[in-house]
Amino acid sequence: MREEPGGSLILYHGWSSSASRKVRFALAEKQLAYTSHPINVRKNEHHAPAYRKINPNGLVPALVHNGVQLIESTFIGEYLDEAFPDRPIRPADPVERHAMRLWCRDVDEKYLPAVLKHNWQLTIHPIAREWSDAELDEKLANIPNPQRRQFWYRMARDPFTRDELEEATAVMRGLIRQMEETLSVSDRPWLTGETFSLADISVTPYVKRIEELDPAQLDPSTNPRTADWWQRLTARPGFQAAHIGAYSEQADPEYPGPRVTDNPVDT
Ligand SMILES: N[C@@H](CCC(=O)N[C@@H](CS)C(=O)NCC(=O)O)C(=O)O
Repeated sequence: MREEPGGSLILYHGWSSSASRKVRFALAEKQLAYTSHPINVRKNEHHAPAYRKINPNGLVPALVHNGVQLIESTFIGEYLDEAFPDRPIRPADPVERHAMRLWCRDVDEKYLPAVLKHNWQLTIHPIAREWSDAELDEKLANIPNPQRRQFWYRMARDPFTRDELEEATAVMRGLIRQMEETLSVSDRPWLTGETFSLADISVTPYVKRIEELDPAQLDPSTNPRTADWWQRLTARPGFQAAHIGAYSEQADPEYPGPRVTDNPVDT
């Protein structure tokens, strides 16, 4: 293991969480050793007071670097690249960096809410619908984010309709369309150009989920550029080390996860 000159990194994350997957991928690409602290969202561990001291929004992931608490996956990615400049994951060119940030914003604002609908319906709804009204009230009282409180309420009492889920799938297909267009126009290997960047990292958990929900989207005959990008991306050692596996397997509360205390990419 490489001795980390920047000190200790502790990652609080969910194995199946899209935002956590982004940060694991960034850490792996930068070959940074970290201590893995999995948080089980299905067991509401992220709403516990001790965790909310680390991330007051009650969301995963959170990264603690030498005792400093960092939240928001996109900002954590940028932070890592600033704090640890080796193996950059941001383009040096300001125009490309701007493009990278636009991708990251789209992921956070558009694609995360869409994928959450599918993921929650599958894994949270079966648990939350069993809660009594008193249990539900108690759980909702621990959720700091009003939008997520509403999400949890819906999972318990008013699950997403077929139309809402189809709408979410359409949004996710829109990501592939956007990628296909960008890669075709630029004719370059990565979303912002020649440099693999946080833009590619950010979309990865969503492309992985689309691969599971609608595999035809990644067929070379449908979206050749994106299919090619996906092949190149999944061959990266950083992707392998980030443990971005099958959603339903990693969402299982009993999923043991690899014992990631070091970054296995490290040599
Ligand atoms: N903008 C935040 C979003 C984090 C987020 O939504 N995390 C999800 C998992 S992907 C979560 O903690 N969900 C649990 C909940 O909403 O209660 C980030 O990028 O870090």
